[in-house]
Amino acid sequence: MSGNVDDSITLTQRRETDAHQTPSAYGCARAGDEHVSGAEMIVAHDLADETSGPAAVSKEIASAAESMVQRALQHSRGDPDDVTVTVERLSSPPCRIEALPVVTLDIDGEARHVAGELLSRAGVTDAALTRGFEMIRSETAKRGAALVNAADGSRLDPNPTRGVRVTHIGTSSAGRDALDAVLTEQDVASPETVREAVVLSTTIAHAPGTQAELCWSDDPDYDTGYVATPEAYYRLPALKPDGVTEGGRAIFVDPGAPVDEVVEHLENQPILIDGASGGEKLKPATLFSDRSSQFGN
Ligand code: WAQ
Ligand code: MG
Repeated sequence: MSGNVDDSITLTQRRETDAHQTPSAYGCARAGDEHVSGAEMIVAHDLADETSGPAAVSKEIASAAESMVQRALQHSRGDPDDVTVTVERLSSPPCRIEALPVVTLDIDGEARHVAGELLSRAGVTDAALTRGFEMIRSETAKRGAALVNAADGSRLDPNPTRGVRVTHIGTSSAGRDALDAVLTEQDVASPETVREAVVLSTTIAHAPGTQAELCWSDDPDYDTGYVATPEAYYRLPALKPDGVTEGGRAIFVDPGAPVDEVVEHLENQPILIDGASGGEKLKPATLFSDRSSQFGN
């Protein structure tokens, strides 16, 4: 899985003046032609706060960049040949939104069925959800997500080998604390992975034209996946099909939505998750019966 290790690490930094005062950082790591890992982060700071002067901000950015490099080097998918970290000032103020409610489903061996039910309640046709599953399970690792027509299942993004990478996303410290409290309450074993997935899926759900999302990790040891709809982020233990090591994301898009605007929003609109919306652990039977007015339809 890993290529030869090249001991040089490139740190790239681009600085812009006169832009909005919130830097963001994102990074990615590659081995051969394979994408190993990626991460996005917004370093948010309040210039009115005296403890967050320019020196404190640069220190925070340096430490964020260092943690991204560490993470790329230690990734379970192997040693990368190159690691790139980009630091840029946001060109527009981030849109502050609350995270989707987090619902952990208590299921045993029926994840695929429950995922299908959630997606069809969100308006995704059987043909489209079958295509979404196939795309995630069959394709080699990519940087980004597949955009899938929610009606006929056709692939919409202009460069399928790359996918669409959602960047310029992160949490405020209040948002991070609120989300971590929800995850702790649900005994989530890997809160950092789930927090990042909730931030990403909330951003995707917030973008115009998106209807739902299906995801499982490309980390070979991680088999919990999720379905996100505008109502909630539904965690599905053992969603990853047996024997599949690859993972990915399928974003189901309203057939009438202009694809270039959806892509532009996902790639460039800065989003800061500023709070949580609760959630709970549920049995699917509860989800699809008496609670269906709250979650799922
Ligand atoms: N934008 C678009 N697609 C992305 C992004 C992004 N920022 N980050 C990752 N992807 C796509 C890409 O194709 C990856 O190969 C794939 O998703 C999987 O990424 O609640 O860890 O980072 O317990 O491996 C789910 C957590 C974790 C479930 C998912 O994804 C839970 C995860 P990974
Ligand atoms: Mg991964």
